[in-house]
Amino acid sequence: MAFLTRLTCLVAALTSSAQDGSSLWGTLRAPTLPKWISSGSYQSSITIPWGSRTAGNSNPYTQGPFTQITRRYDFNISRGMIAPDGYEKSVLLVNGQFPGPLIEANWGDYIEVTVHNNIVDGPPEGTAIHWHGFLQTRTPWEDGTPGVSQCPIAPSKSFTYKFRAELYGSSWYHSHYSAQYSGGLFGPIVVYGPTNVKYDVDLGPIMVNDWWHEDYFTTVKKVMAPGFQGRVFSDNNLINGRMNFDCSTVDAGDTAKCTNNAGLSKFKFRSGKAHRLRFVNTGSEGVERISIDNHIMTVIANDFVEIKPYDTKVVTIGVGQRVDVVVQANGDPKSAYWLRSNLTSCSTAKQPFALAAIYYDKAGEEVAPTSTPWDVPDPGTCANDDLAITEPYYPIPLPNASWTQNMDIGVYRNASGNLLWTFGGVSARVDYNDPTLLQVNNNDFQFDPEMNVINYGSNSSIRFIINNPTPSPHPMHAHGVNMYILSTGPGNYSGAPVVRSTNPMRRDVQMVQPFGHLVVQIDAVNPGIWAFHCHIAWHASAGFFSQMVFLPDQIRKYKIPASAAQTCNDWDAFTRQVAPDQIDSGL
Ligand SMILES: *[C@@H]1O[C@H](CO)[C@@H](O)[C@H](O)[C@H]1NC(C)=O
Ligand SMILES: *[C@@H]1O[C@H](CO)[C@@H](O)[C@H](O)[C@H]1NC(C)=O
Ligand SMILES: *[C@@H]1O[C@H](CO)[C@@H](O)[C@H](O)[C@H]1NC(C)=O
Ligand SMILES: *[C@@H]1O[C@H](CO)[C@@H](O)[C@H](O)[C@H]1NC(C)=O
Ligand SMILES: *[C@@H]1O[C@H](CO)[C@@H](O)[C@H](O)[C@H]1NC(C)=O
Ligand SMILES: *[C@@H]1O[C@H](CO)[C@@H](O)[C@H](O)[C@H]1NC(C)=O
Ligand SMILES: [Cu+2]
Repeated sequence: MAFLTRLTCLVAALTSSAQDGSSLWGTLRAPTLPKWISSGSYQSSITIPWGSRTAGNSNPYTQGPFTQITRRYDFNISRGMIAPDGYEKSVLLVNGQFPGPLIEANWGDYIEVTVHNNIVDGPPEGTAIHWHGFLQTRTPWEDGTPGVSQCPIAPSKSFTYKFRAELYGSSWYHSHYSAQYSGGLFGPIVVYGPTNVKYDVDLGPIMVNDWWHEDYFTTVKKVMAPGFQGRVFSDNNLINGRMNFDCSTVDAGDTAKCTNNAGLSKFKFRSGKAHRLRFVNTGSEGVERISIDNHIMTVIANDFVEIKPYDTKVVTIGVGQRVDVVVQANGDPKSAYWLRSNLTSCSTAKQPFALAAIYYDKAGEEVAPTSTPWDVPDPGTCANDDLAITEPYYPIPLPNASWTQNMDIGVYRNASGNLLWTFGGVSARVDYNDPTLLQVNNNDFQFDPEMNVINYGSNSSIRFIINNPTPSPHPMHAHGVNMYILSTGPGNYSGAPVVRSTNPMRRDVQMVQPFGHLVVQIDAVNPGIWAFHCHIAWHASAGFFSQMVFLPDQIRKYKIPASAAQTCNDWDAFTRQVAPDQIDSGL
């Protein structure tokens, strides 16, 4: 394709810092990762932090270690100007970096992150960071969902999150305040643990995301404007925060902001070795199909769940999902190959193709690969891989449900002409000043209908039947749990049997296809308020969000740290001076 060949230049025209601040993601200076962290204060006769636990012999939910080690991080959130694909724009950075720095821990460690909100002008904004996929067992106030688990962190204030790495594998953190993460506020997390497939080299996180040239709040304003037609098109697609862009396509007034051939991400393969790659879709809307020319990938984990390995040429990931693969470097040691990530036909993208170069040991580094793509056409279903082939490595049978809840998806135009999404019949909006968790902890169960709260009382396990009679696919994400994925496919649910009730797939995000259905089940074992929402940033902004209350009697008994209530004192003080422009759901 002629237009694609214009984007393959590997002699970067921008410095790495003009592209992504001080981030090293996608450069050959990014370190490979260890099998576990051996430094720190961990002293023991056993060298492996998780001892004799394996992916097969230990229930990841109940038998993880308690290492008593805390991994500490300091995050300074600020605005900045960078050009990840050559187009200079205002973004939100973590410690001056896009994507943000790696959080790493061993299975069973605690992670502690002090977040300083330095978004003090341009205009000032609150923030809150969500640790995607973490169970937060008995720590629901650390979940980072503003209006649900805390008030936003006010500008120039700080909040320290502390939670346990209960599961192991690959994930990410992102702002959950409005669509801030679409403006760059995200980064990767790796929790080292046992593995079901051996590998030699861990290449670390490979984040793929659609990218908008306008700043995130401009897009939110379009999405929330009366008369909005339902589609906003991304400008580009990034791999680890980098891609080239064809500046001849920008408006004449913007050419000064745009540099051709900004620079692509680069990775190194060691000949003959097995490499682990941790793909994360950190995007706002698009489903990505990822492949490596001439190489087969062995899928070993989906989200935080190790699965029975299977081979594929292409992996498909919706927003929020992760896929870990092992790739044998059995190509030509003097060659380079393209890593490709294509936004699927289900996505609204002006330029859907992302490229990165993988160099073998003996390859010259500024030469563009000449490899050709696998011919595996996009099936156009927007679906994840068949549940029949994604089977958890550690088997857990499906428990009986104590309740079945219908949560249909809908979209409508309200009397002001705003296009709003509904989930279970309600279009949601949260009150930043009054988080649900603190409300329930105060024994107040009077929920404003627009909070879209369902109280599941003492239910043990809840089955959700989700029909999607809308033309959009949706990556459905539940906080604080792994869902059992029971059934998915086209049309409304009509009672099809559960896929493998002896060991259904488990994960924290699952795609529901356009005019399709999804049936999931969630064990309500962790007292808290847990968000259940679509991970498309623009859909969540337009109300596609709900809250599940699990075990309220125990939520009332929690002694929530005073720092959570302090976020509300600080936020109240801030909002008395500056009225924040909450034009969306807040999430
Ligand atoms: C945070 O970043 C901003 C902008 O780069 C800088 O001015 C400020 O000094 C930093 N604060 C801390 C605590 O590092
Ligand atoms: C990605 O896009 C390229 C360019 O159109 C195409 O050749 C390739 O087959 C696509 N790969 C996948 C997995 O869809
Ligand atoms: C689930 O329900 C079935 C039918 O009511 C019952 O036979 C079975 O024992 C139950 N299983 C569990 C684990 O409670
Ligand atoms: C329609 O939705 C928008 C966005 O939530 C809201 O601001 C507006 O008040 C709503 N209009 C009506 C008539 O409810
Ligand atoms: C289960 O949840 C439903 C829906 O909120 C509720 O009506 C029911 O009382 C709950 N059951 C128990 C045992 O708490
Ligand atoms: C599917 O269910 C929804 C309600 O959940 C309904 O509006 C729609 O008409 C149904 N579609 C079909 C094809 O039956
Ligand atoms: Cu999330």
